[in-house]
Amino acid sequence: MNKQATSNGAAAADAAAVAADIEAQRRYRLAAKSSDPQTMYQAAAWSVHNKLVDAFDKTQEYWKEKDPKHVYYLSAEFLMGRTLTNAVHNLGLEGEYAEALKNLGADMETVRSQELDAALGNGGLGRLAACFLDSMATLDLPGWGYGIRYRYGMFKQAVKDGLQVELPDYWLDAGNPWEIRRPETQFKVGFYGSLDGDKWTPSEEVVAEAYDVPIPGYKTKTCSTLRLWDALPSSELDLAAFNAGDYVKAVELKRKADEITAVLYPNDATEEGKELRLKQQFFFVSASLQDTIARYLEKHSDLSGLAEKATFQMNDTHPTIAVAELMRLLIDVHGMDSNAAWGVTTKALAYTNHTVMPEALEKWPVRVIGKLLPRHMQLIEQINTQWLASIKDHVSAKVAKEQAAKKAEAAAAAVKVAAAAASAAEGKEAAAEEAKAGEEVEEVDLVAEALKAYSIVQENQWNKDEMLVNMAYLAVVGSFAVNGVAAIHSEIIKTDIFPHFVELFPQRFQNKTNGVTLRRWLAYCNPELSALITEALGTDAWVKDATLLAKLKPFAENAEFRKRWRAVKQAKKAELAAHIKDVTGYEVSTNSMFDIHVKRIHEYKRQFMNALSIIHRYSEIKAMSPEERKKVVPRVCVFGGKAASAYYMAKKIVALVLSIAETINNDKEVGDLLKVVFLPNYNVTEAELIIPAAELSQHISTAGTEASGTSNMKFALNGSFIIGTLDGANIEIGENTGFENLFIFGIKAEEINRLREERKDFKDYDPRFIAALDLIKSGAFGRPDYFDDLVASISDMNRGNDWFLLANDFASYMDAQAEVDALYSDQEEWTRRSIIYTASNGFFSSDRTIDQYAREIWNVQPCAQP
Ligand code: 26M
Repeated sequence: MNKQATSNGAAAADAAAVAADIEAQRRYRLAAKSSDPQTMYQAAAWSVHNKLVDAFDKTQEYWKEKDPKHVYYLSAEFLMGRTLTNAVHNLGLEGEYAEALKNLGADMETVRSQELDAALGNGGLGRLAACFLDSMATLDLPGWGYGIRYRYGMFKQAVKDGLQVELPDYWLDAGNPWEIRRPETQFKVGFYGSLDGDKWTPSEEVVAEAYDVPIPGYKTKTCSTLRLWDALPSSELDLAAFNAGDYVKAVELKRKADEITAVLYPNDATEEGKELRLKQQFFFVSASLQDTIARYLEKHSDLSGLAEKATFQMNDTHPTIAVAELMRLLIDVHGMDSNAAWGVTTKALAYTNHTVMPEALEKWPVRVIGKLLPRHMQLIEQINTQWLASIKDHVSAKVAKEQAAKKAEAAAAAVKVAAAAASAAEGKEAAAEEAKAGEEVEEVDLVAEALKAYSIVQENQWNKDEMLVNMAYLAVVGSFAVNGVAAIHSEIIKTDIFPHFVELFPQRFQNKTNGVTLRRWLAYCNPELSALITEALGTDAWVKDATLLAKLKPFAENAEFRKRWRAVKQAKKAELAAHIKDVTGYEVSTNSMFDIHVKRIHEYKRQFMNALSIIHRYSEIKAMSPEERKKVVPRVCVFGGKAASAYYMAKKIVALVLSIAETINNDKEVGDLLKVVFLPNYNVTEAELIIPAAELSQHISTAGTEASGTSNMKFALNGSFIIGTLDGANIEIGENTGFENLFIFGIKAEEINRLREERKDFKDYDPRFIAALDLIKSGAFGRPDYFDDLVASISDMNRGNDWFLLANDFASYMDAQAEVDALYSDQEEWTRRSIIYTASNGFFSSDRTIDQYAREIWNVQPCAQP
C-alpha cells in the first residue's frame, strides 16, 4: 500500500533515515561487516524493534495513566509466524524499508525469507490467538496476550522415505529481535509439597521471567504486548544449594526449570495427561495472574474491584487452572474471604471452547493435580462441593418432576393392566400402593445420581478407581461467559457438551464466530490482489474496515476487472508452482485448477476421503480414451499438514498422500491432467504462499466435528472456492457468500448419531469408494500392508467402523467435485464468483470478532492515544 510512497520526497528522506538506522544496527548491535541476507535481516529487524519499543512504551504509559479495563488473553499457544514484514506493514513503512534495503544492496524478499517462524502453537487455536492480538491492537483495545516462551516450537516436518519425520524447531537459534527481556518482572511459582490444613508449602519453586513481544496495531499508535514467560531456577534455592556446596543440586534445579518451558506439546486434539503439561499450564497461569494483580495493586488498595479492571479470557481449557489459582491468590496471599474471592473470580474469568471431540477435552486425574498442586486440588474439591450444594434444590426438583412423570405413566399402565384383569377400582388402588412403595429412599439416591452429571470431579469411565477433574466443567462453573467459535459449534456445545449447565444459566452461553486478520491474510500475503481491491474501491480503508469489501460486488460484473483478477490468481499460482518445484521436484502446470487441502492431519478432517477421491479420479482418467481425456479439467491437488508425532492413523494418511503422489505424478499417461503434491512443513509462512494461489480449497470434516475452521475464511477472502460440509464456519461463509457459490455436500450434523448406529454393510457402499480402497489394497501405490490399518479404519466393522462416515459422504462428495469441474470450465463465471467470495466475507475479519468479544463479554473500551 505504500508502494507509491517512495516516489515522493518525504518518503525518500524517510527511506534514507531507515537505511542509516539499519546500518547502525549492523555496525553496533551486530558488530557485523557482512551484508549477507541473515545479517541484513537481523539489522533490519533490530531497527524495526526499536520503532516498536517506542510505540510500545508510549501505549503502555498511556494505559497506565488512564487505567482502562484490560482483557488478558490467556493462551498456551500463540502461532505468530514471521514478524518483519507484518510489523513494517502495520507501521506503514513498507515502501521505506524496501527502498532502504535496496539502497543497501539487499532486497526485501531475500531478507524477509531469512526469518524463522515463531511457531508457538499447533494450529487453529494458536493462530486464532495471534490474529486476535493483531485485532485488539488495531482496535486500540487495552489487552495483553499471556503465554509461554517455548524454546522449541511446533516440530519441523520433513519427509523421508515417504514418511513424516519430526525435527526439533529451535527457533531462537539466531536470537529473537522481537522480544524484550524483562529481568525486573519476575514471579515465583511453586509446585508439589504438602498441605497443613489449607496452608501449602511447595517443595519445588521456579521463577517466571517476562519477555514482551510488542504487537503493533495497523495504522494506529497503539502497540500492545504479548507477554511470554520463561522459567528460571529460584535464586534463593539456587544460592542455598551452592552455598551448601551442592553443585549437583543447583544444576538439577536449573534443569527442572528449563524443562518447563522447553517444548510445545505437538498435539492438537488428543489429551496426553502428562504432568509436565499441567506444570506448563499452571506455570504461565500463575505468573500471569500474579503479574496482573501486582499491576492492579499499584493503582488500587484492595482486590475486590479486580473484575472491573480485568477480564481473563481462557483460550480453551489449557489455562483453566486459573479458576483455582485466582482463588488461591485472593484467599491465601491477599487475605480475602472465600465467598468474596469466588465472587471476584467468577466475574473475572471467561472461557472459550474450541472442540467437541471427546478425546480433546482435558480431564486431569485428581491424583496428578493433588500431587503437583495440592492446595489447588483442595480448592477444586471445595468449589465442587459448594457448587453441587448450590444446585441441589434445582436437581431435586428436576428428579421429582421426572419421577412424577414416570409414576403417572406407570400408574396409567397399571390401571390398564388391572382393568383387563379385574375391576377397575381394585386396579387403581393396587397401582397407587405400588407407586408409593420405597419412594422416599429411592429419590435420595436418584438425586445423588443425577448430581454426578453436574460434578466437576467425576469417575473415570474407563477406570472406576480413578477420579478426574473435568476442566471444561471447572471452566464453565468458574466463568461468567462461555463461548463457542462458530454458530453451529456454539449450539452443539449447549446441547451435547454442557446441557446441564445451560439448564442452570442459559445466559452464560454465547457464540463468537472466529475471524482472521485481514492484514496478514489478505493485505500482506496477497499484495497483488490487495492493490487491485484498493484500486477498485479507491481506498485502502478496507484493511481496517472489512465491511467495505462488499463494495467489490459490482466489479464481478466487469469483464476487464475479471481479467485482472484472473491475472493476479495466475501470478500467485506461478509463485506456488515454483515453490512446489523447489521443495518436491514436481512440475505442475499453472493451467490446472489449484485444489488445496491444508490443515493439521486428523481423521475427522478427512484428508483420507480427499485422497480416495483423487484415486477415483486417477482410475477414471486411466480408463478414458484420448478423446475423453481432452475434456478432463486438469487439477493439481495440494496437501499440507502435520500429524501429531504419536498419532498413528494421521501418519499413515501422510504416507498415503505421498505414495499416491509418487505413482500418479510419474504416470506419463496422466501427465498434467492430475498431479498430487504433499508440501512438507505446513506452517504460517507456507500458508501465506499457498492460500493466495488456491482456486478451490477443501474443508470437508464430518459435520459436527470441526468447531469453526479459520483457514476457510482466509481462502474465501483470497477468492478461493470452498468445497465443504455443513460444518463449523463453512455454514456462515455459505450464508454470506450465497450457498450457490459453495460446493456443499454430505450429511448434516444432526444425522450423524443415527448414521453411526445404522451403518450399512460395507458391500453396499458406493462402488467408487470400494474400488478406490481396493486399489490401495492391491498395492497400486506401493506398500499395501502399510495401509492395512488405515483401510480397515473405514471398512472394518471391528476396527474403527468408519467413525467419521467417509463412506456415507463419498457419493455426494463426488457429485460436488463434478460440479466444481463443470464450473471451472466456464472461466468467466468462475472468476465472477471468485470476486464474490472476497466481496462477501468481510464478516470474517477478526476485527469484527474482537469487537464482539469486547462489547458482549469483556466490557472493554478502546483507549487510543490522541
Ligand atoms: C491439549 C492437551 C495437551 C497438548 C495439547 C493440547 C491441545 C492443543 C491445541 C489441544 C487442542 C489444541 O487446539 C485445538 C484447535 O486448534 N482447535 C481449533 O480451534 C480453531 C480456533 O477456534 C477452530 O477454528 C478449529 O475448528 C478447532 O479445531
